[in-house]
Amino acid sequence: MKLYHEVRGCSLAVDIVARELGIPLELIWVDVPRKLLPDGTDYYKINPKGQVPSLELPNGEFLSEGAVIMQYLADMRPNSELCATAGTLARYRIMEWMSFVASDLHKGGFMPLIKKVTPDDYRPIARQLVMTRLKWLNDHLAERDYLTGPTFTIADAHCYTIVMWTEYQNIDVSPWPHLQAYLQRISRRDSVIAAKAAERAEAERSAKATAS
Ligand SMILES: N[C@@H](CCC(=O)N[C@@H](CS)C(=O)NCC(=O)O)C(=O)O
Repeated sequence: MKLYHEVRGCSLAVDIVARELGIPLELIWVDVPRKLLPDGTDYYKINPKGQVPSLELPNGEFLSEGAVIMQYLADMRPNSELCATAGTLARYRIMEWMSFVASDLHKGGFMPLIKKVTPDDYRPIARQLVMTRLKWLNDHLAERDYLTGPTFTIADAHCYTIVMWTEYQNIDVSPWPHLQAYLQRISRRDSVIAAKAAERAEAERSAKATAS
């Protein structure tokens, strides 16, 4: 299967999950601002929303929305600890977290900070919203290693990916020690190290191509 991916994008979470599950994915790096694939194909043909991640399925269809793609992959390995069985309350807890991460943290939280078009007078409000949500995460993590308990799940891959954008936004997480420890704990996972190395290699390749 192919994962349509972007350096520093939320698609990193999907790559982490696939590596955790041992599902090989071919990474296709999308030029998201220009909506182009490396071979010049219009990315809107893959995902009419123009967003990453998208996953090309074995039957040739495309699946979008990171939270759904991660569940699709986890359901391919039903015995893994990465996600609870569909229909159980434990599964709804994971979905509850992923809905929060996708809507409140990603879109409602970090996105206005990332977008150049955000009016200057909204930036402090958006930053404060992010800080409030990070503090709340920190409080939640005071009593557990991962979002839903003692084990790492797809919700943690998702949450980690978005919360790591604090680095790009110069938000210091040290005031929230439980959140900081959580990020460090996840950073040490082999899947995360490998997914970030792939991202770095693509960033270097792309910088060289731009320079030459
Ligand atoms: N709801 C989607 C949002 C995906 C999304 O916003 N991806 C960003 C990269 S992190 C993107 O492709 N943005 C380009 C755009 O919106 O035009 C999901 O959670 O997968």
